[in-house]
Amino acid sequence: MHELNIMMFGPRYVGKTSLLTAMYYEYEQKIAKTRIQLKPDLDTAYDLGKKLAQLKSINDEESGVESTESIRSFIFDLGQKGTKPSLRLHFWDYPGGYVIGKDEDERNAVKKCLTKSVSVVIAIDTPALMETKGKWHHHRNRPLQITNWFKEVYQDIKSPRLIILAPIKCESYLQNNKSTADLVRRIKAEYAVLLDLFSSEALLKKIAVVITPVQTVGTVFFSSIDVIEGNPIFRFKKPHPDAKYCPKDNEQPLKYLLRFLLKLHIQQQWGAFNFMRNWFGLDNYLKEAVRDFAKDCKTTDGFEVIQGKELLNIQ
Ligand SMILES: Nc1nc2c(ncn2[C@@H]2O[C@H](COP(=O)(O)OP(=O)(O)OP(=O)(O)O)[C@@H](O)[C@H]2O)c(=O)[nH]1
Ligand SMILES: [Mg+2]
Repeated sequence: MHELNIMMFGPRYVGKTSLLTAMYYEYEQKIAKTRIQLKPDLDTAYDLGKKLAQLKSINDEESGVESTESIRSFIFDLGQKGTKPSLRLHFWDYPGGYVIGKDEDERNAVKKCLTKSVSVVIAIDTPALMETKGKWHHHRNRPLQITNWFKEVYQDIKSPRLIILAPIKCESYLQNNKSTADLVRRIKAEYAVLLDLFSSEALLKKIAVVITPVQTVGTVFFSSIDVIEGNPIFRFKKPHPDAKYCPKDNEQPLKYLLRFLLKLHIQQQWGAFNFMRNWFGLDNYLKEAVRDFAKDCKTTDGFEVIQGKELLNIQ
């Protein structure tokens, strides 16, 4: 079976594992209705099921999802419903500390994964970006360190990549057109150096960049920040105590990913992805099913393709 790697990227607490969990939940809800099947392996289903229970009972950062302690891959097999899966998606999840720490082994692990991943999901803690004029943004989201990683690893990439900027915990910022536009503006301003790198001459044609604001919980709104020993603790509240877990748009990153893969296949000019030709070629039915599923990627309400439309265009 062919395998593709996708990396969850970002420092500690930003919400990488929660996003993966919510993605899994929404796959189940939405993909189940389509002609394709995305099947987690047993370990993945067990672990994400456990995380899902934690995510459902979130109140603030001191409750909720456990910190990730070591590198983990979550495996999803993709195929036509009722037949043997033909593509394996490995989502790699890391303790955020690896990305900003100095430990040589941990850094090498991150580097290896960034190098081999066809897509990188950069999780962004949105309250840190937006509240108190972004006072905690650098502390929490480490945009400079993130940029340095890509400077180092993307120097001589040969094959196309999809970068997904995924602002998380953004229920409070998607309330109306104005607040949504503000969020997108802030992302572009605060990640300007990273976006400049991606749009540099050497990388522009190889990298697609999209913003996909996801609501990992859907019913928990930012309320205040307490600072304890120099570290911020973000507090959230529910509009009413029994507000239900209702994640929104978490399937969108996957839609973009499948769209990107399908386009690579249609273009058929990238040596490293030759196997995709066989995969989709042999299985026309699957290609059509993926096309169906991936065609309604959102491009409004905070969703935006910043560059690389031609790497995503399957019309
Ligand atoms: N309010 C709110 N809190 C969230 C949401 N998603 C995640 N959280 C909380 O944010 C905290 C960090 O989330 P994680 O998913 O563990 O973050 P991480 O990036 O995997 O962190 P590390 O594993 O330590 O690198 C957890 O306590 C979650 O409960 C959300 O949508 N809304
Ligand atoms: Mg984690």
